[in-house]
Amino acid sequence: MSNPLVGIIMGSDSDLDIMSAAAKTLDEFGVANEVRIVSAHRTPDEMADYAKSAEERGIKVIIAGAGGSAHLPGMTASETTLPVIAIPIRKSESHEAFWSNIKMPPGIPLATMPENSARNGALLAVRILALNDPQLARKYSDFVAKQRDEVLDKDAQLQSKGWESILNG
Ligand code: RP5
Repeated sequence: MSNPLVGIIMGSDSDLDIMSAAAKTLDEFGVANEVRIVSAHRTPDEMADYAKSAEERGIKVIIAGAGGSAHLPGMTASETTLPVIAIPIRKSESHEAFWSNIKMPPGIPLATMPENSARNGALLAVRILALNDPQLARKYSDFVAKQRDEVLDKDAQLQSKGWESILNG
């Protein structure tokens, strides 16, 4: 995509099933984004180059997802002053990526989402970009209003037809 505003990076193609939700969400809002595999451990030089050059390429926010020891989001935050949103990827019963992402030292902020929450990470990126983009801010307000209406409709259905109507579709 040309002139991406959001960089979506992940440690492995095996993270794409989770991280694709970030790209889909940004596409919904018409936010230009790029999707890259950038591994902190297997391609450390490329990771540093990506983070260091992101701002001059016009990227405003980076969403970084990784599993396992999950050093990618934190190391990316160390190599850029752009806001970095971490998506800890959970593939097993343990929570090591989450714990790794939230244990950043003072001075290096990292906005860590709940495990596998690539959609919320993208929504946070939209909120950041909307600060300087009135059209995007309107789209986000419309999105909030639509969510509200959907809940109110469900509640009205529940009250008029009973909870069974919701459970049975
Ligand atoms: C991490 O190691 C990646 O983010 C991925 O979640 C995990 C395993 O990678 P693969 O062995 O599936 O490539 O760096």
